[in-house]
Amino acid sequence: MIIALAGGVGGARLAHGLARVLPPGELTVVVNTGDDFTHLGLHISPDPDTVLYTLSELADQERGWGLKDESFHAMEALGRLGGENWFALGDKDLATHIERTRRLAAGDTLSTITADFAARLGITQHIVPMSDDPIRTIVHTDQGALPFQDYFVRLHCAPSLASLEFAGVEEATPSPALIKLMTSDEVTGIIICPSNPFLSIDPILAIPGIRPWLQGRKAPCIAISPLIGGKAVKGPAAKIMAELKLDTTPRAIAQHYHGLIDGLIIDQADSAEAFGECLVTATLMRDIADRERLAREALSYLERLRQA
Ligand code: FO1
Repeated sequence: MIIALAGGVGGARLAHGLARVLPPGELTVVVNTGDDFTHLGLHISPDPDTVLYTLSELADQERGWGLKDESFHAMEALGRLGGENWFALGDKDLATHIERTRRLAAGDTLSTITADFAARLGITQHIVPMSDDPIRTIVHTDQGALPFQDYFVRLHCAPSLASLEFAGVEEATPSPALIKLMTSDEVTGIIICPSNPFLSIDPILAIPGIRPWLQGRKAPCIAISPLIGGKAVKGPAAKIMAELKLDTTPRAIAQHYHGLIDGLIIDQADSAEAFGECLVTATLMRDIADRERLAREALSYLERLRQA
């Protein structure tokens, strides 16, 4: 079993490559739920949905989130009535949030619902929320403390980030499937996807028990830098690193995961910055072939580290 830790778009794309090159059932994608929130009375799980839609090949490729061939009539109608429409829920996407919210209210867990949705969308790998407990990312900025989606979508990440808080994390436990994997001999490698290390991966690492597990694990663990030539492919990783007074280099990413990883994959644009245990390759995932190639390279890197 290979475990991939993932957030939204970048993580989902590599997870898709891994899902396609690994035999069915041999990948577990552990997904950030720190971006979850209740909006218009609905439970929205953006990162699990991005992974579900990407692995089922229903995702909109340009936006990176939501469904392809989507319309936004409900949001337009909501706007006409003076309702909140800054967070764009597509007409088809709404079905996911309605059904998830109904099932949560009926007592199902996020894990069960996510697994059911994955099966119904024809996904043959495991998709597991990091926790079934509520963990909410709060962004402390020069404009005060902001709930994650207010910072990310409503304010387009414009406020300067000072620190992050993962509210509820101290009382949270990893999801049942993750707890099982943390003591399983069947795990042969762990991959930290090229997701935002601060916004998408840190909430997973903050759950009690996760860091000690990664520090003590037998299987090799690698990360893939989300930076290409000192810039993020999508999203605010580079901006946040500058605000946190960090260099936007692979070394800063490796430092961030210090003690947790055995190797780092970095992009060829950053080859001058290669150091220590690094694999240099093309990390931009433009199409499915790129996703599969990077997935294969990550898996053979893990295999090399396993035999070292
Ligand atoms: N991102 C946006 O930039 N604007 C949106 O209106 C938006 C709506 C949205 C609806 C459902 C969903 O699952 C995701 C959505 N996202 C939107 C993406 C999401 O806010 C972020 O990409 C993640 O939370 C960060 O990984």
